[in-house]
Amino acid sequence: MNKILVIGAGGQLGTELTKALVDTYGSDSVIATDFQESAKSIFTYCHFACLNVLDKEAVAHLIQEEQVTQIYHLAAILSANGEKNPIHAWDINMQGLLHVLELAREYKIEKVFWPSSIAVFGPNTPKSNTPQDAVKNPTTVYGISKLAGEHWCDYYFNTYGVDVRSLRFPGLIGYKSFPGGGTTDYAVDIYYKAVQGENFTCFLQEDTYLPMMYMEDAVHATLQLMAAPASDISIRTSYNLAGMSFSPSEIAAQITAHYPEFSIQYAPDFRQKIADTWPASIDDSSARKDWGWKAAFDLPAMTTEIITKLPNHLSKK
Ligand code: AKB
Repeated sequence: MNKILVIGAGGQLGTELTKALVDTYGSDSVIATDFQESAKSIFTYCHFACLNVLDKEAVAHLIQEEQVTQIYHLAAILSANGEKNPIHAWDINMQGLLHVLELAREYKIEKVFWPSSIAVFGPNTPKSNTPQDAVKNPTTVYGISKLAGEHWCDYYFNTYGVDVRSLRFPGLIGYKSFPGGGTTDYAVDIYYKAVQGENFTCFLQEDTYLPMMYMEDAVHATLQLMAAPASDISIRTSYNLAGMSFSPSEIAAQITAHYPEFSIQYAPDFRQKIADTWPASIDDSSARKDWGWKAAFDLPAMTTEIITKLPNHLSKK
């Protein structure tokens, strides 16, 4: 039987991915963990444990006790928050991953998933349709840690045979949980404001194109990558992954079609400088070729879905 340990389950991706793992493998097969005890209230449908990935002994103990066979390591400090405390971000992002990779080697974990990001790219990267192997010169500590992490994953696969798989996620947009500390997070906040009848002040300029993805696609991509035969995985750093690309003015126009009263203002802050170094769109042909990836949601489909479902979600809170 699979025993899946999710580290950082209380975050934006973890909240939805853990539910999908439970739906796929059953509640007895999944242990959700987070460093915040308060995350327990989310996971009424599976086992939960409070776990700090920096405490290697505690992670090792849980792996042994629960006979863990797979690890999804999601805990990270995102781009904008990382810039506020770079050394702390490096510790969480890098040391956390090294603990997981070492323990995966030691305890012969069958598979590991670790998310990377478009933040590995930088100002010298081609902006449009960014290729898998494009030059990478990240300017944020988050991007530097993701790029180093990708190479550690590749190293553990090549040197120790650890079956670690990774995706370079674009900005993830979902309505079930709120992201924290990312540069792409405006694209979540804007829907919350719109459905609550509020206007929105955007911290990016109106014409800033960034790669984005609806959460359902992100969860689907993760499950698909992890279910693929190991022989199909030709990239052990991390796969480029594309969903859609849009600017703040384009998402605002989609929302206005549903809420004609909605309006947006622009007040770019330090996050603009981060966004300016990232790609506008991504070439994900390797993911398509190797394990059949194809995104289902574009901007209009995602907007309709969120605007239909978010009010009901908010009313239950
Ligand atoms: C961020 O904005 O930091 C993240 C990311 C693109 O990885 N959403």
